[in-house]
Amino acid sequence: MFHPAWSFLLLVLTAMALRAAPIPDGLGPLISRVFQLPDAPRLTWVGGGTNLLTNGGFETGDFTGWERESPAGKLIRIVSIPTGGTSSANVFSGQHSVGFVTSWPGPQTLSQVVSLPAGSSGAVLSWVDRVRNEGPTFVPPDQGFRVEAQTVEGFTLAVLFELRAGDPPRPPWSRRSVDVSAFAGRTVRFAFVASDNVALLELSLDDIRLEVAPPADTTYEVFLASGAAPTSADRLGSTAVPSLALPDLLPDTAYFWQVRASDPSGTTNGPV
Ligand SMILES: [Ca+2]
Repeated sequence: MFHPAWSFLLLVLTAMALRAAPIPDGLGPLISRVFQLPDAPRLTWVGGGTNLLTNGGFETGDFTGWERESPAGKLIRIVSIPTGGTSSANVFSGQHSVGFVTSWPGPQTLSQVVSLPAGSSGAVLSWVDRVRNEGPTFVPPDQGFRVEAQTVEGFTLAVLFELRAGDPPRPPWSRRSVDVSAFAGRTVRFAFVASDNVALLELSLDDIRLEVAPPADTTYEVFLASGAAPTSADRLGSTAVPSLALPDLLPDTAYFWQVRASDPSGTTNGPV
């Protein structure tokens, strides 16, 4: 059963600061932005997804959650910021990324099996890649990089993304995303495949995520209080969309708010 794990945000509002206020990183994936609109103040949150992929940034420093397949003479390896360093051109974010080491023809595959919940209102696979193609162009499937949805056994269900002839041969770190909603309710192997049968090709990957949105029948209850954390008595209202109009606010007053999300699997309350 799909249980969305809701994140909550403490927000201090004053009548003097009714403007766009993006949530800082690290507060959770499910409510990613809050906006205060000056002429019609509303609380707005984005019901983003729960990330279903394990270790998509490779920050464990190993391949926890992943499976690798390489022919003899080739290797997919963890790439790390050197000890004492603060950054590396080969690491997009955090301390580690993954690199496909190439020296011999043949495809290499990094994959992870994920069960997508039924009933979610959307699912998106995203990642950051960097490709260095020493060949004159991309020639899928023999020379290039592609992302496939596969059966658990490894048979291709769909090519979700691929670099094609005419694409820049050595693009910098690039963030890409594909809609994988069609696979809701199924267990799928998501495979990142680098092929270099024509010429050397290097691939780096980082920040791989598979986010599913909450079910469409989610409802949100919003609680707002001034001067202290809201209680159940401070219910502002209920909405089926992730936005609710604010009442008139007192100037120079701190407000605290909380969203409680419910779907048929239950209600999750979070900290203020
Ligand atoms: Ca990383």
